[in-house]
Amino acid sequence: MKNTLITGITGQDGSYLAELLLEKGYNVYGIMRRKSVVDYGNVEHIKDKIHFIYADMTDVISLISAMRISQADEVYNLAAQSFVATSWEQPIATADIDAAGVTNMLEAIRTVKPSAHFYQASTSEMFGLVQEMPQTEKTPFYPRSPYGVAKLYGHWITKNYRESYGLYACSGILFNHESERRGKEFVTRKITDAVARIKQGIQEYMELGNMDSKRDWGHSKDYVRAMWLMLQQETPDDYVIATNETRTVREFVETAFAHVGIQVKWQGEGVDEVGINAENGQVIVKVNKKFFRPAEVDVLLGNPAKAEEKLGWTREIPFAELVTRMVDNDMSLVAEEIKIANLK
Ligand code: NAP
Ligand code: F7E
Repeated sequence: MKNTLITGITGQDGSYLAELLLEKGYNVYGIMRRKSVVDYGNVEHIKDKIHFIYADMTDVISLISAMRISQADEVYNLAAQSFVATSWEQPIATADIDAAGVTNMLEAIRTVKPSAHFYQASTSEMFGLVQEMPQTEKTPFYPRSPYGVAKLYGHWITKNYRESYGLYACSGILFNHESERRGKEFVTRKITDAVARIKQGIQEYMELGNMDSKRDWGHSKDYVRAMWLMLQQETPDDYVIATNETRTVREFVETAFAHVGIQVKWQGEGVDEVGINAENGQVIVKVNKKFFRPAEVDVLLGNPAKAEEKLGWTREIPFAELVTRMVDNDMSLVAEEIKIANLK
């Protein structure tokens, strides 16, 4: 039985990866931060199958200890301050966790078990102001946020430890991936949650920022499979994981509303744009400047050809299904919330 250590196990990807590795028969260890209220996040439903270790990416001693306890054969470093907008508000914490935190994890591996295979959660945000379309493993980087800059350090230090010490260390350059477990501050979940509330009459409208921004959106369940595949190869390497399709935030809004039978009509431009329910004229989407970023990543489009060829990876959940799964899930959660509120 192989041992695995997952940092960020309570997050979106951590939970899907933990499920996958448990299915494959791994002994799963996960690091968890101490909080005032114990919270297993997205792994609440499988918490009894996981060995939790209290640790923090900014505390190398705790990571060394996590390696000693787990004796991990595979380490998946998914922990991060992952919300781009917050990285302007907390640039130092973002760098401590997302940049220096990677070195901490690599040093812990080097100290305790240098034979372990290591996965680093790199990101399409490193492409930022994109230098070519679509983006591949060879596209030059140009990050546009403190998050993107910190992740670029994590990416290069992973490559550097591979080249300096011969560690089996891979980076997955993953494009946006979402799910029913996505945090509600990210645009996709913010939209599907609001669609469910508006449809069920407990919210009037939603407020969004840049509607023209384009993203290459996949489902997290497909993407964690790619992480595992990367660590099963003979030699470590870096791979782009994406769908090779890109859509605007506006298109995501339209698709999500369409699934509950609401057609959106758009009026105005930029900060004056609104989305209207075509049937009754009600304003259901407003643009608010507050959600615009100091610097934007206008478009992302990834070419996963290398992963498809070398890892045999394929995306199984198409865009339309991603949206319907998220909307259906939020429709049920909101219905439950209404039921509980009415019972009180
Ligand atoms: P997420 O849901 O925000 O999960 C982040 C995880 O990191 C949580 O478990 C969080 O723990 C943990 N964490 C944060 N700070 C920590 C610290 N100082 N020490 C230990 N743990 C800490 O993120 P995700 O969407 O699953 O993404 C997983 C990874 O992939 C992240 O590194 C992200 O940057 C990267 N990535 C994500 C995407 C995407 O589209 N989802 C794309 C490319 C790359 P708490 O529960 O305690 O907060
Ligand atoms: O924004 C625009 C926003 O916050 C997507 C993280 O997982 O993927 C994620 O980063 C786009 C941006 O994700 C709102 O300006 C418009 O252009 O959902 P997001 P992100 O910034 O792309 C990458 C690959 C990661 O690595 C990150 O960890 O949507 N947008 N209106 C909005 N975004 C938000 N959050 N809220 C809005 O109201």
